[in-house]
Amino acid sequence: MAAKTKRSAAASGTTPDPYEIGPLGLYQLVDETGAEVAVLPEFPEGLPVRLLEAMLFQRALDQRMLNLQRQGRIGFYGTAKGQEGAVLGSGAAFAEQDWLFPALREGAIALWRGMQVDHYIAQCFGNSADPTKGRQMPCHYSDAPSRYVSLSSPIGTQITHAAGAARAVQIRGATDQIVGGWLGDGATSSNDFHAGLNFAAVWKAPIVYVCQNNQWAISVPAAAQTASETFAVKARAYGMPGLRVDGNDVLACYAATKLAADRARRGDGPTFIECLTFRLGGHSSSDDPSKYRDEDIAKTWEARDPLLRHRAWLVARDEWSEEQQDDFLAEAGKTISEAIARVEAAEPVATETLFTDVWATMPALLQDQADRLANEETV
Ligand SMILES: Cc1ncc(C[n+]2csc(CCOP(=O)(O)OP(=O)(O)O)c2C)c(N)n1
Ligand SMILES: [Mg+2]
Repeated sequence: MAAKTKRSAAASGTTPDPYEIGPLGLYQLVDETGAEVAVLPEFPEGLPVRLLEAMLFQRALDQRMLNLQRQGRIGFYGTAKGQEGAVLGSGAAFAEQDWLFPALREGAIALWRGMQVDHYIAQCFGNSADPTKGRQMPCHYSDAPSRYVSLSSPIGTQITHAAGAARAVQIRGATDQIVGGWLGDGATSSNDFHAGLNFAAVWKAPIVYVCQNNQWAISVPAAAQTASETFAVKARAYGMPGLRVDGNDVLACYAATKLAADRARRGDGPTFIECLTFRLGGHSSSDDPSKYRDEDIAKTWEARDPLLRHRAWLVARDEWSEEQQDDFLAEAGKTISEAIARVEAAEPVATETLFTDVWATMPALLQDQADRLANEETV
């Protein structure tokens, strides 16, 4: 009910502009209770429900993948728990033809763009069901059909990859394409952050950077990461707009990223968006945050869960119900279980693939090694 009352109060105002709010404010459309705090922009038909479904699916998938790691069935996993609003809100604002360069926690965007659930899971098993042949560490997804490019483990490297791709798009005159580049708060301290943002701004490249400020870089808090007032304000130094958005408000993340994407597509240059959120879980399956942070703070952020907020907003508009949620989660659980069963049954990656995909014509010395391996000789 609260949502409905507030909506009519807010309806007298105008839709806020995140570019006007700027890097020191906070752009928000829906508050923690699901109530509208501003006049909302128009969203494409059906998008808000799809966003909730995708967030629910990712939360369920993350938990199942973490369980697999705990059971020793995969080696490593990192969840996006608590950040699904920032991940999917930003990711959904890009178009099919765009190129995306994710950081650590954006796998849900690949699924949103059509990556098969089997491929997502297989990447973590690293077996023959994985189109990338087990060559990357778990959670380094890539999906060629959806133009979702694998990150490299060294933090921040994707920032320059994305800037280079945006410049390439420009050189080729591909005016319908833009690039998305994601990073964490910790990555703002990397050399690549400076090189990437500087390059993108100097060339007025068609790119949107999305920084998920989840307030931690493993055990380093954001306060120890920077002396700047916000992460978004750093954009000013490079000559591009910096926006600061409530990262647990999926609609605000979508609306801000869409504005930035439209701007880049018009040829008006890059935007840097800080999404303020919180990492509810550990950094990865190898981490125990209770060793270095007060978990009572995590509890206050559980109350700001992006899934609960968006669900409350949809329920207040009669666009979602408890029954729909139960049905959706039951179906999602089934999809995930069936995919895990299929993927886990796949063979290991064939040893001879060690030699493939690098050379058009294999050098003689390497061919010799491949032959000897095939004959089970010592290489
Ligand atoms: C160059 C480099 N240094 C250290 C690491 C180890 N490392 C992996 S993730 C991470 C923290 C990243 O924090 P942030 O950018 O905030 O992303 P988040 O994990 O919070 O999503 C670090 C230090 C690394 N991968 N690369
Ligand atoms: Mg972080």
